[in-house]
Amino acid sequence: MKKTKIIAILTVFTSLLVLTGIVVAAGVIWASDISRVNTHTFAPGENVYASGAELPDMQGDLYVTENRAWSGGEDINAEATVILKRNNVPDEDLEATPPVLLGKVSNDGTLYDIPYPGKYDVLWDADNDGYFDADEPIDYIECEGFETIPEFATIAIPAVAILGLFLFFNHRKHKEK
Ligand SMILES: [Ca+2]
Ligand SMILES: [Ca+2]
Ligand SMILES: [Ca+2]
Repeated sequence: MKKTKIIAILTVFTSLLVLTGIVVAAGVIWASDISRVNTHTFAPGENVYASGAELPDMQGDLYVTENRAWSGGEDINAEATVILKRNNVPDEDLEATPPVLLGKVSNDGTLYDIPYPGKYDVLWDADNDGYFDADEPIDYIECEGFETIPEFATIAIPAVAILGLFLFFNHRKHKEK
């Protein structure tokens, strides 16, 4: 009698542990550089990685989507704009150094290219059901997880052009005097 009681309690306890492990896909992920450093801004030509910590022992699809606000329960492929997807990424790969390569900032349009400029989210669909569940790790649920910026030339050329025009008219103004 006493023995069955102990066994019953142990069974309930073990089931609870297993259930929590399945239901709670806790842990965190973040867009990073190759050294796992949390990075927000990536320039053209740079590689974007996904790092994680305290993740459950699972193998989920890793997504980069256009930034949006998530509330949980979204069909990732139908309700978000998927930029790229890495299939069956195990937790230990996200926790390793170097972490998981997502893709390269580029407008070439090839596989695993992340366009610039843009704002994106990184999420790990731990249970592989195609839905973003509220307890699944994401960078970032409200604002963007990371952003890509225009290359230097696209900022520098207009700046140089404006400076050139300013100097030209300034020079002419002085000449007229
Ligand atoms: Ca977001
Ligand atoms: Ca899911
Ligand atoms: Ca981030």
